[in-house]
Amino acid sequence: MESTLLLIKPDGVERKLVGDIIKKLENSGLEIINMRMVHLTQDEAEKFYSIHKDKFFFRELIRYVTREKIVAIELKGKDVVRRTRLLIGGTDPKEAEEETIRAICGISKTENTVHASDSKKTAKREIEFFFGSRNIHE
Ligand code: 3AN
Repeated sequence: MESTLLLIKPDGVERKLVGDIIKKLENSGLEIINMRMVHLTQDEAEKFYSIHKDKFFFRELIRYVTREKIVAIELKGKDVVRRTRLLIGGTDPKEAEEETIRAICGISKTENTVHASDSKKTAKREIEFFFGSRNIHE
């Protein structure tokens, strides 16, 4: 069965939106199979977002994602990568589709409350990053 990784990022933890977001995931029929709260170090954040290291927003992104704890959630289900991306909406909360988590909760392109893996391949890497390879649920 397919799995994906969702992160509740610092602005979501700071504004106490963890419960609301988990409720939305569960109400959408997605199954939580692993969860962990973690305060990323600078090195860990740079590794997780290494694909963006040359982007103009990289430093801002790293500062933001390390300023408070985050919640990492592994979700399982049929077509879960695509379904979770639809549920979170586009990167910019102002342009995200109505009723999506980012449209409802997001503050800006950087502080957009949640992250979700964008492909099955990325999901595998991101789940391993937070939960280790022995916990992969195929
Ligand atoms: P998504 O999370 O929607 O897949 P990515 O992977 O392109 O978006 O970007 C990763 C993260 O980098 C975003 N969630 C956001 O926090 C930040 N980011 C992306 N684009 C911008 C931008 N133009 N300005 C500021 N931050 C950005």
